[in-house]
Amino acid sequence: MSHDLVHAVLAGDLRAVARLITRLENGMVTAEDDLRHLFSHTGRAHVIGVTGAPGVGKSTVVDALVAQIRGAGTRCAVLAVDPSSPFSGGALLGDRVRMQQHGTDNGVYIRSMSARGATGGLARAVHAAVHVVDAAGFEVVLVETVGVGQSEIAVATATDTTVLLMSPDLGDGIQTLKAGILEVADVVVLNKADQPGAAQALHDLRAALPREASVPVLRAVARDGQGIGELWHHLQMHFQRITTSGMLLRRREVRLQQELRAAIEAAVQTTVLQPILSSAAYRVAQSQVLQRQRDPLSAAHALLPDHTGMPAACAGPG
Ligand SMILES: Nc1nc2c(ncn2[C@@H]2O[C@H](COP(=O)(O)OP(=O)(O)OP(=O)(O)O)[C@@H](O)[C@H]2O)c(=O)[nH]1
Ligand SMILES: [Mg+2]
Repeated sequence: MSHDLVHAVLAGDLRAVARLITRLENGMVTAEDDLRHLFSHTGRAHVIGVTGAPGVGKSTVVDALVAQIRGAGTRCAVLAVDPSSPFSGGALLGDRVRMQQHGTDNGVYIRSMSARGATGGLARAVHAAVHVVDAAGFEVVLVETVGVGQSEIAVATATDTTVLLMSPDLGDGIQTLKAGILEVADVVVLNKADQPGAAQALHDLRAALPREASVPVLRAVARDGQGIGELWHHLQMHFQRITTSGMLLRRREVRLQQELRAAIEAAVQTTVLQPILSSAAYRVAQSQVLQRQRDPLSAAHALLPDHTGMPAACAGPG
């Protein structure tokens, strides 16, 4: 373990945070060891997902929230996740500009994450990054994700509170709300409320939400900072409510179970599946199956390790 790096992260050192996240993205074994030592210091941050269609104003809202949160002296990390583009040139450039805005403030950490950087999968890298900034003492973690269909749901399972952004020009977007995204939103924000059709969109949104869900629908003009104070207030209220009701604990349990499962799947992939697929026994089994001398199921069982850890085919009698 690199003791210095662990201590630096725990002390909230931004460069150490950045270095460890990069190492985790690259799948470095020493980084996993570091994470092991950090893990008991996690579970304190309020993790907030901000999702919505491309261009709806996620980055603008997040930046305004950061300013609001910093105004209260709270330390805040931003993970800007871009699942769609493996190259993410534009997003990274944009975020470099954002970093400069908060450049001298060591109470803010902003990081872009794309599929390209993450060896073991983006979701795993984001989970690991959340643990790192949490251990580093950031009290609020904002996870910004482009929402396209299923990915809103992926964000919601990874966060304590999920904000869904809409805008008046997303006429069809309000239809999508009915198709399940609604269930994952804890707070809905109609951004770009300065644009034509805002009043109608707000009305449609409120009508689309079941009354018993008690999901607040707020309006904002993030570009001018309007509505951001109210949004922050609602985010804090939501956190308080789910803490008291026990919902926070349940959400986090589900999240950790998923993480554990994903980690096991990844480990099985590298320690079991890969060696089998590159073995001579696999090539033999394959040709037997192709020639219909053997059925795929029994061939597979013969290749899999048994309780002794050896491939069943190699195990001796008894
Ligand atoms: N009129 C208006 N424009 C806004 C508002 N908020 C953001 N914008 C503009 O909308 C555009 C997109 O804003 P972003 O914050 O980059 O949107 P985003 O959702 O992060 O975009 P992607 O990350 O590309 O999906 C920018 O030109 C913003 O200036 C608003 O409240 N009103
Ligand atoms: Mg953005």
